[in-house]
Parts: sequence; C-alpha cells; structure tokens
Amino acid sequence: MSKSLMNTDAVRELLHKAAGLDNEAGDPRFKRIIHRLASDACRLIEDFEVTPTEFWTAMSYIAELGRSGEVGLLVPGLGVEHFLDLRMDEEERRAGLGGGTPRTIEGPLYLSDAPLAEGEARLDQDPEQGEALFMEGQVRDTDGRPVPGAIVDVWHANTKGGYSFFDPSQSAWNLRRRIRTDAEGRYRFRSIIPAGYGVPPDGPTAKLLTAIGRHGQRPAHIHFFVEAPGYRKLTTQINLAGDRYLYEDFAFGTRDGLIAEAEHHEDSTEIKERGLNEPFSTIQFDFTLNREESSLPDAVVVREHAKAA
Ligand code: MBD
Ligand code: FE
Repeated sequence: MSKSLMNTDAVRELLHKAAGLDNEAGDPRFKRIIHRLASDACRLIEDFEVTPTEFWTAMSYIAELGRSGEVGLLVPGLGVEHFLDLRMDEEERRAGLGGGTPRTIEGPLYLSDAPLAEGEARLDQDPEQGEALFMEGQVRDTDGRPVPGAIVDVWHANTKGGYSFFDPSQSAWNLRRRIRTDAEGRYRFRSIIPAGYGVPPDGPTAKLLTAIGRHGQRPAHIHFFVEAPGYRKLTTQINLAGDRYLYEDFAFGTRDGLIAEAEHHEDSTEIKERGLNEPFSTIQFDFTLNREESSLPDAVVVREHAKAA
C-alpha cells in the first residue's frame, strides 16, 4: 500500500465536507481546527498503515480514558500541559514580563474553594506518621514590594502520594487550604512532607506509559495558585530536592527555580519549641508575581475542576 489517498481530490473533498467547510454555518476557526484534526488522523493512518483493528483499539482506549477520569493525567504525561506553559512563558517574555516565579502545570487534582485562612493554616488533619513540615514565605511583586491580601491556594499529597477527595480514605479538605497573606505579604502553614505521586497502576494512563517504556512517577511536590488583584495568577509547584524522580517527573513539572530544599531539624530544643516529639522540616519559599498585562492571554486558566459537595 504505497499510493497516497490523502493527496487525491476525493479525500480532500471528503475532509473538506466532513469539517463543514462547504457550508456557511458554524464557527470558522473551529471548522479549520476540526479539519486539521480529522486530516491529521487520516494522514497518520496512511503513513503508519494503521489497520482498522488498531484504529478501533485506539478509539476504545480514548473512550476508556474518558470513563476512567484520567484525561487530565495523560495530558501532562504526554508533555502537552508543559507545552501550554512554555507557550504562556513565551508570550509573557514577548510582552516584556520577567522576574516572576516560574509557572508550572496545575495537574488534575485541584479542588476549588478550599477553606480560607488568614495568614497561616494547618493543612494536615488526618492521623498519619508523616514528618511535620513548616513552610513559610512572602509574596512580592517584581519590584520586591510585598503583596498583602494575596491568596495562596495550596494542595498536596499525603505520605502515600494520595490527594484528599480523589483518595476517599482522607478527610474532606485534608492537605488543602487557601491562605490570605498578612500585611507584610507573608503566609505560613504547618503540614506534613508529601510523598511522590504515581499514576494508578491499573488505569489507562499507566497502560499507555508502559507501552512506550515509561514510568508514571512524580517527585514529591506541593502545588500553589497565588493570586492578587492587579497581578497575573501564578500556577506553580515546588518540588522537593533530593527526590529520586526530581528530574524524571513523568509529568514534566519540575523546573529550575521551583526546587525547594527542606531543612531537616533534629535538635531536641527546636523540636520542643515547635511542640513536637520528633524531628521536623522547614521550607522557606517566596513567590514573585508579575503585574497584570491586558495585552496578554488570561493567566487564569478555565478548566473543569472537581467540586467537593
Ligand atoms: C499529580 O499530583 C500531579 O501534580 C500531576 C501533574 C499529575 C498527576 C498527579
Ligand atoms: Fe500533584
């Protein structure tokens, strides 16, 4: 099978019509996108000599991916969510913005409307043998001025790599809070050191990754949205230094400037001062927000989120 059907008038006409390009109704840009999508699928089938059985296997896979709720997991795994970040970075650079904390992927496990706290919060609610973590820092603008009243929306996994709500063994809102920065732009919270995340081993994402010789592991990380009026919303994460997957994140979320060193404290006086019986860790991390710039695409990404009842 060497003759190209793609370059025949019959197939050209088929794809043109299939995308609604021969009518006046509908949305012109959307038609062009659908035309490209269907054409690329046909070209792929032709170039790789995809058999009908292979094709329908792929369609079953997509349907299964949807049913499993793992669309948002495969997308970062294939590097596409990071690509969106690279594009936004580029547009900001072209608009002259720079100096803000790097963005990185949101991932699929955010839950909106976490409990709101003033200045400080405790995130861990469930009994777990996790090492206590005290994290604090300041939100500033690119001129170094503190940003009071910023909302630091933080979420992370427990010691088994699970996120509350998605992991029904955890209590509602465990390891999720919104913290409003104080008059000096500071936030702080107490939590536990998270474990890295691994994709569900029996799901469709793991199936695809295995088939291309990859793993589905992420380094231990903590997610943040940082928002304040007049500033571009920051979507980011810190990744914990020393994790074996730090530079092998299956989701490509690790970036320079987002690697945080957790300082381990074993001194018994310090332990007592914190009201603890065991060693603990501290992380100091400041966030720098870019000014809002009306010419840029919105930094607030509208996407479907799970809603806790
Ligand atoms: C995560 O916790 C995550 O942050 C991403 C990007 C993908 C899967 C799980
Ligand atoms: Fe995550």
